Amino acid sequence: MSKKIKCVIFDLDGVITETSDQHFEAWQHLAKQLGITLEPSFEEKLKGISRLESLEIILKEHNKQDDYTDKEKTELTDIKNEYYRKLLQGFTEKNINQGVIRLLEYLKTNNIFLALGSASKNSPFILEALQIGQYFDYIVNPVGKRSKPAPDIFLDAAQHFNLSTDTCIGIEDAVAGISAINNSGMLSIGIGDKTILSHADVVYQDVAHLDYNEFKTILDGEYL
Ligand code: B16
Ligand code: MG
Repeated sequence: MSKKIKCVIFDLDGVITETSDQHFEAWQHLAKQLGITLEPSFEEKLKGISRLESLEIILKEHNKQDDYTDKEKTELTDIKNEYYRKLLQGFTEKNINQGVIRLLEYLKTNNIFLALGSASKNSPFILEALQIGQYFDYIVNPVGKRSKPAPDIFLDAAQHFNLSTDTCIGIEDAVAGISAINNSGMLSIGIGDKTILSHADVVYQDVAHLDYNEFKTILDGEYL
């Protein structure tokens, strides 16, 4: 039997706001400098994957993984990030996805802890731009943690509140992110395409289409 939910862990890119176009444009900018043409299929592949691992995936796919030292790879990710941050200039509360504020307010009213479980080191900067940092009781620091699909980011949030994972749920848009939630033992809510996120426990096409009746049964531990 499921238990009452005490904490909800949110992914950032693809759930709260949309930054994957900017991530991809910045990767294309870097790839061009490296003589690589980045196919559009990479956008999906890199969702939820850390900055350095994303670079490794791109280089490996183009047989260039041994062309750079670790130091050079870090420098390349710095170039990508600088460009990415420029593309985020002008991000404001208008960039919060529809339905997100309603959901955050609903959870706060129901005394549920809110955590941010993003792979992005830019999360504090983005939350500030969106002006929604005040909703979150805890922001997981992804530095030093294994990337999704490893469960580390979600487990860290549960540990922070001293909660067992069956009292937490995660909300994610990425294939690797849903796997990370499942690997942590939490119930997973997917945001996006049901066929792509078929391994999630529940999927909504976007946050604005969340079914609050069903969601309440999940929070009350009465789902499944
Ligand atoms: P950064 P999420 C992820 O955000 C993005 O989906 C992924 O494309 C990006 O590489 C990763 O953050 C790291 O981001 O370069 O800003 O540290 O979906 O986990 O919120
Ligand atoms: Mg995401």
